[in-house]
Amino acid sequence: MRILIINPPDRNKVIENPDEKGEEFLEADSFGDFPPLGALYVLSHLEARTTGHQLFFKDCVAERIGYPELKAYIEEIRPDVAGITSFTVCLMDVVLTARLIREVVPHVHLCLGGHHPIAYPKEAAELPEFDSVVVGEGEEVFTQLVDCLEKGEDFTHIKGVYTSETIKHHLNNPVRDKRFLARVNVPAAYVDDLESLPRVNRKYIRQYRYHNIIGSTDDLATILSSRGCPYLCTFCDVPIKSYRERSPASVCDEIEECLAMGYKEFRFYDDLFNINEKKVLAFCDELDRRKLKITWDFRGRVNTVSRASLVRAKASGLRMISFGVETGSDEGLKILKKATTTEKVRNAFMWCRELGILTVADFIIGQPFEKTPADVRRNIEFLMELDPDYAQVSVLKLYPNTEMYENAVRQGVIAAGRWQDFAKAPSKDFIVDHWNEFMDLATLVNLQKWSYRRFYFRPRYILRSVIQTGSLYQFMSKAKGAIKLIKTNMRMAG
Ligand code: B12
Ligand code: SF4
Repeated sequence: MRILIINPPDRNKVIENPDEKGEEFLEADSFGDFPPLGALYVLSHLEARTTGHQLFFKDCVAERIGYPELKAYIEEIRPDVAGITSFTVCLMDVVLTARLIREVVPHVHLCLGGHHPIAYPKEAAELPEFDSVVVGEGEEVFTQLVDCLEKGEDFTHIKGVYTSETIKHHLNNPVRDKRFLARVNVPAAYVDDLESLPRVNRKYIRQYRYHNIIGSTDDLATILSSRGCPYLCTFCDVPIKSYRERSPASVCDEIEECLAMGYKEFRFYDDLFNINEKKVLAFCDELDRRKLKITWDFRGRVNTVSRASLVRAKASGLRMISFGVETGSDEGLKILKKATTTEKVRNAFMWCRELGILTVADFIIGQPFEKTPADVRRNIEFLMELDPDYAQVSVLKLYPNTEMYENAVRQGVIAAGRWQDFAKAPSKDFIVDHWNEFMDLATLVNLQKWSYRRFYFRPRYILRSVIQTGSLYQFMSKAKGAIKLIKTNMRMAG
């Protein structure tokens, strides 16, 4: 069979901030492109465990293509099965992509996978565009689904694979699987042993140059050494709570494979790379044992780093850590259930600075405990004190599946059910909710811009950036970001 896995165009993503479409906007998307690794894992499993199929992978976001180009591509490859990966905020494009494929190839089997059906199993299964949905980790079950489709057999016995009919059995009898966030209340597909999975085959994405404003090259490989995160931060909807690790040997095998393909830079996209020191040290040992000289970075927590482990990691090529700091007071951290303190945050940033490890600090403004612009500014002063190499300041978004969202509904800050309505009938006009009890969104966005200017426009910061810039690519990336900020600033001043 001809099987396509596709990341749809991102032309109709819902608006998360009011000036998101404006030139002034500087947010997560401006920071770069990353491969849809989960979808690639699904295809790679199918490739490794089956024979005789023709497989296709299309990342419309990386290719920056829209619907006319996509239509031409579908007419060319005419898939029998198409698996579409999804984010909830991109649901409009997911549905449009499904309709387009169906229009060109009416007999196609359309399967919806990815983050959206994990967040909204029922609503996803009821979307009329799809023949099946996969709730959870798709590698093993998508391969089983394809197998059933090929043989013309029923597939509804596969755990985590649903149709609009079969999901009904579970709706009156919801399950609570502690490995997932509470809202995943139908049996979901889950990979017990990450080591049992075939490695992602990057030959399907090698033609794309994924890059990032804070990277050191324009040819970056993302990689996962673990899945899941056991912490319970109130604003976060990372769907899988159980933590599973891969062995350092298997991670380093993958790194060697990537090096052979010419990748130069590695970003660990684990939800939580540094769950403990032991894990980080074991990885460094394996890198050193194999004499692998690579540049790598990860997303981590401050409470599990120690100075000693940072010294070790730096010696093994660690370039940068992105820390989710979120806010600048112990009281705020406690409310967010971050399980850390400002002292630990300070230490982590101080050690990184001493050791020459670059840092990214992620902050979220517009929290329920920030009641006035002065409160936000006070939190941003903590960012200034940390003085990281990069800062990302987002306005809090109320994603369902989170304790923060439940609180907002309970306290009447937002109406219940808006996301469910969107998930049933996605529309371009949907706007993500924020905590606007004390400050409206326009005020929060102005504070966000103020925060960026406050951080990036310091002469000392600019000088340090110029001195630190290690490559032409890095220089151009930083310059592009700076020009965008300067333009924003001029417009704000004018
Ligand atoms: C890396 C990452 C990114 C990267 C890359 C995303 C990507 N293309 O994969 C970047 C930085 C681009 C990104 C951006 C965003 N992200 Co993000 N991201 C993640 C993160 C941390 C890890 C994703 C990952 O690789 N997981 C590991 C892999 C193995 O799992 P997976 O992706 O879920 O894939 C498995 C299943 O979903 C399924 N599956 C996936 N695709 C398919 C396809 C088929 C056909 C099948 C059958 C199965 C299947 O099988 C896979 C293998 O087991 C997750 C958190 C998390 N733990 O999931 C958030 C997460 C996915 N992101 C999220 C969000 C909200 C966003 C943004 C909207 C944030 C923003 N405000 O800009 C943007 C949207 C991007 C866009 N297109 O506009 C939410 C999604 C919630 C939702 N319901 O949609 C998550 C869950 C958490 C969070 N709150 O940040 N993100
Ligand atoms: S914010 Fe980070 S540490 Fe907290 S639950 Fe989410 S992934 Fe885990």
